[in-house]
Amino acid sequence: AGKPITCKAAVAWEASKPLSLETVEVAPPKAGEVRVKITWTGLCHTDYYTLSGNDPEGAFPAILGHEGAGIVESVGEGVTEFKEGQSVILLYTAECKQCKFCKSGKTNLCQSIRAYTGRGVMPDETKRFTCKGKELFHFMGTSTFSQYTVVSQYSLVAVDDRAPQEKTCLLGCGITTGYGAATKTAKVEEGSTVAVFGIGCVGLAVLEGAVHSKASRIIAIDLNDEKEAWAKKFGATDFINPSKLPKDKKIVDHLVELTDGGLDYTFDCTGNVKVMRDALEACHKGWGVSTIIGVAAAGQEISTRPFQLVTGRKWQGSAFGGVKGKTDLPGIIEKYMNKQFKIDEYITHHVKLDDINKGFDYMKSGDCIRCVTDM
Ligand code: NAD
Ligand code: DAO
Ligand code: ZN
Repeated sequence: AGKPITCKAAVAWEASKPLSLETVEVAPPKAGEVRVKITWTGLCHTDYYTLSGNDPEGAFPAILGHEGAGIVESVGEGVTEFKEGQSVILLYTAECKQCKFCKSGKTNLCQSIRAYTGRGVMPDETKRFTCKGKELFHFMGTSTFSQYTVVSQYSLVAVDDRAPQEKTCLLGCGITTGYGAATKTAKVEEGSTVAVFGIGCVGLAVLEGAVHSKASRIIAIDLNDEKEAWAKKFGATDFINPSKLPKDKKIVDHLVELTDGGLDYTFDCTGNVKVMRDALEACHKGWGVSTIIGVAAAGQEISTRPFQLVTGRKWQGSAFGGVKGKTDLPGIIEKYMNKQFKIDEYITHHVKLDDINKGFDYMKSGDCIRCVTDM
């Protein structure tokens, strides 16, 4: 505590180059900050998207990674919520409990440090990582691709230290996002019909949320036939591959016929703006609600005929599943510990930090749901 730590990290020196394994210096936490020993981190499409150079907020050189778990190493001045040795999950969607957004009761999008996390700096405008004499940018207020990181006290939640971090790291993004989108953003009701477009980690977690909400029919949709078995394992009642429908049959018409007028709830987990439109238009007239979770490529726009909304369909979005990290994650961990919530089932691949680039190759292959990195 109080001194810089020298450790290993995967550094993104520039866009569209593989991560580079380096020795970095991690400065001690300043006031309101916490230094965390990262034990496990998931790899998510957003890390890859930023690395590819397409993220308008992407700043280089940086330490990426946002789906992580670890142990508090030391705390900065004024930090009373955390102490050395505590098990934590990092929160790319912070929760300060004091800002207008946190206090509104209407959103999980805390804004107290958002301007800094978006620019890759700490709230005093400086950075805590140095490598080869150069300062490195932070990423999403988390930077989990380093054996040690420094974050704001708002970007962490303390959790039950009996919960295995190689699993709970995934609650830092994908699983929480899908589950929360179904249970908190859309608030799927008992007996309702649900369609989920895109059966990756996020889509599977929407399925899990729909099952917990006791939806009566849950239709999974993916272009990859291998996802049928995955979807059924997570509780889907039906699977449709739109590319296998007869030529004259559009997926929207097919879904509307199957469900007597359309679905009560649909979710886009693909990031494809055409799929987003289909998901909206497959909703039932008068009340169907479509939730966008997928992140579209920079510059993409959505469209539909306004009459779709005039006639009672609703279009909305969800970030981190509407989940407030500090308030809600401990309860999800408790469910997991009581075997009422899946995490292990999403993990298809493991890598060591040294092989993190291989992890991205796995992520891009069709058979990877989540790859976790042993730090
Ligand atoms: P993934 O790549 O593992 O899964 C996407 C799935 O969609 C794949 O199975 C793919 O075969 C399928 N797909 C692609 N195009 C399709 C199409 N036209 N029709 C049907 N299926 C199609 O990704 P993931 O990790 O599950 O993430 C899903 C999306 O959610 C991504 O866009 C990601 O960036 C986004 N995301 C959003 C948030 C948020 O807070 N809103 C958080 C995490 C991830
Ligand atoms: O602007 O307040 C804000 C928060 C933006 C975060 C949006 C999260 C959704 C997209 C990220 C995908 C996965 C990390
Ligand atoms: Zn806040």
